[in-house]
Amino acid sequence: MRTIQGDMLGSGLRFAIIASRFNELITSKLIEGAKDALTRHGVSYQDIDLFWVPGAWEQPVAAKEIALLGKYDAIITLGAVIRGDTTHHEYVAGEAAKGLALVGLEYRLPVSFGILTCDNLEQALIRAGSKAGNKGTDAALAALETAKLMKEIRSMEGKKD
Ligand code: INI
Repeated sequence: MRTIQGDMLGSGLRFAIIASRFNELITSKLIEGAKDALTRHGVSYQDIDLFWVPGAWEQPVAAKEIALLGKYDAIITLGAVIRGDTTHHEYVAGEAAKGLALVGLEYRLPVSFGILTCDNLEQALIRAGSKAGNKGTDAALAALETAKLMKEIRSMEGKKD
């Protein structure tokens, strides 16, 4: 049996981070977590580009345009959708998740989902660098591992064993 997995060595890889301005109190902390995780795994600071979008709803269209550039090994999406008094947040979170999944599949590119979906601000703060860790860090590490896994898989193409 062989095991194929991505290592966590990020040297030479390029990442796009897409961050939402909506709930910037939270997203700024997710960005810090993501940048820290990448650079601690060998990614050069110059190989990380940060793109801002207004909110989670705009993440898929930005991700698609960025994927089209063909410049990045992975996209890390960071945002926070927090339940409001109406059902607006449900549409925003649902369409962001669906759209981002489609971009990843269409472009064969890891698109990690670092968009918090929370009932309140406290839940979001807990996941943005306090009690429950930092989901920006987790999203960055998932992007790195998947990018490296995809390189491994592609290196197998055409080889019989
Ligand atoms: N955008 C978010 O990123 N988080 C939210 O919690 C949110 N809520 O709840 O409304 C939100 N809405 C804005 C949305 O993403 C778009 O920017 C807006 O609808 C304009 O297209």
